[in-house]
Amino acid sequence: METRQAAGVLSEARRVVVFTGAGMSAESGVPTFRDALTGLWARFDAERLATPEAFHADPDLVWGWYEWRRARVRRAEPNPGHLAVAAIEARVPAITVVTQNVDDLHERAGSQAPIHLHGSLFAPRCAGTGAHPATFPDVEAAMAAEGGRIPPPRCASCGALVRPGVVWFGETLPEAGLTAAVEAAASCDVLLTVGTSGVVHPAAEIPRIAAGAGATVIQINPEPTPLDRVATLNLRGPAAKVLPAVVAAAWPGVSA
Ligand code: BJW
Repeated sequence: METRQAAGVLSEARRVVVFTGAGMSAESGVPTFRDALTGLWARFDAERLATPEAFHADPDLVWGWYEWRRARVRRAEPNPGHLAVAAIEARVPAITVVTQNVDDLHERAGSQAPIHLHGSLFAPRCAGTGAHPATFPDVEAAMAAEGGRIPPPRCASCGALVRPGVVWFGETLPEAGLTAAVEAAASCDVLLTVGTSGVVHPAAEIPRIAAGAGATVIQINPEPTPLDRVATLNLRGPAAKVLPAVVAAAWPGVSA
């Protein structure tokens, strides 16, 4: 019932925002942020590791964690949920895909220019100036060291450590991306929020901005979240199952 309602709203929409979090990639085998610490990493707290303070205190530990995650994402494939987002993108007049994810699975599924509010696992930068480009050491070596500490490389220009190109707690989000996301949320008629716990700000404000501006907010998540109250429609279930069902109901004959 709710799938059909969501499909009806989506097929009529002129301006759509798709806002995604870690649950979007869960069925590709990428652990969600708050489930990420499995195996050898189980004794660490993700919210502590994803900070500038953790990197300064123990760069080898933090770089090793990101190399482990980058290797996992390289082995992962987009799931039917990512493909469904790309299918929506091909069918609505205007769409903005805004992701909190640091993987590249939306791009690999065919989304044209997703906004990465929290950066990327694939864009390392100099921790000294932030301006100098940086490259990764050999990926096979990183994979071989899976689960272990790895010293970060040094910036070829200034010798400072190279850091992951992600946004840590206490850091500002990329200004252009955040502005574009806020503008899209404020002017869309439908916002789909998929696989996010909705607790990390300022990103979590994006669905709230859309709802405040009168958009229909559709949430897809197997679990309740603080966004339940913001959403007009709550579709309980995994992204890789629910999103293709919505696309199939919105545009019969289209398989994502
Ligand atoms: C499925 C599924 C399936 C499972 N299908 N679904 C206002 C109030 C309170 C605090 C703050 C505030 N404003 C700012 C703050 C501080 C802080 C913050 O928000 N803290 C909160 C934790 C309380 N924010 C910041 O520090 C931000 N910066 C900032 O505000 O700068 C301004 C400033 C600067 C200096 C001084 C003061 C202010 C920066 C936030 C950066 C977040 N970065 C991270 C790490 C990125 C790198 C990395 O990956 O390592 O981004 S944290 C982490 O959380 C990551 C994620 O993108 C983000 C969101 O998580 P997400 O995607 O929602 O994942 P999960 O795991 O939480 O949830 C998964 C969901 O999927 C669940 O709901 C599941 O049920 C669901 N699911 N399987 C669909 N198959």
